[in-house]
Amino acid sequence: MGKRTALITGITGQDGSYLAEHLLAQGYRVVGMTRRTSTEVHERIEHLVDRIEIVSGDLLDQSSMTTLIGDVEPDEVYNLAAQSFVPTSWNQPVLTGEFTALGVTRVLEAIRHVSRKIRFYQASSSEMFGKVQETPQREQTPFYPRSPYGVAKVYGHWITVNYRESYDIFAVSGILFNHESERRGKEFVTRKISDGVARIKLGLSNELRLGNLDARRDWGFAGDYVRAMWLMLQHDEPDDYVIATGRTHTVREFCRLAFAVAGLDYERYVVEDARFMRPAEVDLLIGDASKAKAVLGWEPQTGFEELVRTMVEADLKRLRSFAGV
Ligand code: NDP
Ligand code: GDR
Repeated sequence: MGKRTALITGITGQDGSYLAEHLLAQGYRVVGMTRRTSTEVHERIEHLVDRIEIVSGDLLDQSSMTTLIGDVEPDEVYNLAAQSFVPTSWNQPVLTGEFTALGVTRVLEAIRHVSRKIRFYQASSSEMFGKVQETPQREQTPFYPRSPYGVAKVYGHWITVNYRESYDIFAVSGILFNHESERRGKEFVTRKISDGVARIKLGLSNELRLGNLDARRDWGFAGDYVRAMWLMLQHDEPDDYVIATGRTHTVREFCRLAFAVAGLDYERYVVEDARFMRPAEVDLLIGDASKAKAVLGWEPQTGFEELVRTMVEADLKRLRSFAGV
């Protein structure tokens, strides 16, 4: 078999960068779609630019998606692009729907017109479970999204299932629980904490303002999760899978551990701030990934404590070299 081609939308994001690394290691030709901006700073994929191709396109624009998929001729498309920050989805609900919901249909329509042999991965989310109807959450658990983002992801999930059933396209939806890394955007709580700890430790800040400390999440490592995306597209049959660690922790526990990595007591620095509370919260997420283990042989390899330590140490190192301390 010749070299396979993968197209990644959202390649500049956290997952896009890890997925590109994984696919390059598997011998793929990797093509990443980016949207046009006035500056060309793609921090997370700077180390890969000599080994991947970058093409221009936008999830909002049907013709750019169809032309691009026709030109690139991918064997696999990973649709990771989205407006992915939950609080922004209350401020920009319509735009979130355009990107995160209808954007999926645009990619699927492009595949339908160009070639139904292209395999498609949709980045679905545990936010679809929202106000959970069952614990732990698995593939059959009913959805009850709690934000415009979650609602948009439910649409993206079902349109993926629908194109699989309507047009016999190999389309899968990975229901991924929160996954983090040192490349996580700084607005998400884990990276906000690891960055905050490093700032406090280096004397650049003296407090960390957060929202709900009692929310519980099932946090894994992004590098482990992109492997699951790839495995889903290598299987004989298209299907949907929950990807999670099966362990849950509060934001408070994340804080305690992260501050302890730097030898600090979180209670002295963390301030609860109403500005970071959400109009409707997802209180508890914990996933059951036993189907992915049984069918795909997937299991997470990085534990929670290791994840927290790695993130804090990476931010300490980055800020030390930046601040020259
Ligand atoms: P990021 O927010 O880090 O990355 C999002 C990517 O989407 C960026 O590359 C961004 O490009 C791109 N993008 C946004 N809008 C458009 C658009 N209109 N056209 C083209 N590209 C666009 O997200 P993650 O890497 O963390 O997540 C990847 C996907 O997985 C997302 O769909 C997210 O919703 C989903 N997900 C993530 C989970 C997680 O825990 N990380 C869990 C479950 C699902 P730009 O650089 O230009 O902004
Ligand atoms: P989430 O991630 O909404 O689960 O979505 P985030 O890290 O933003 O929030 C997790 C939990 O932490 C609580 N929290 C705070 N969150 C942020 N961002 N900032 C704070 O100061 C803060 N304080 C407490 C939140 O209330 C929440 O309960 C992520 C995204 O990557 C989605 O795209 C993805 O689909 C889901 O994970 C699975």
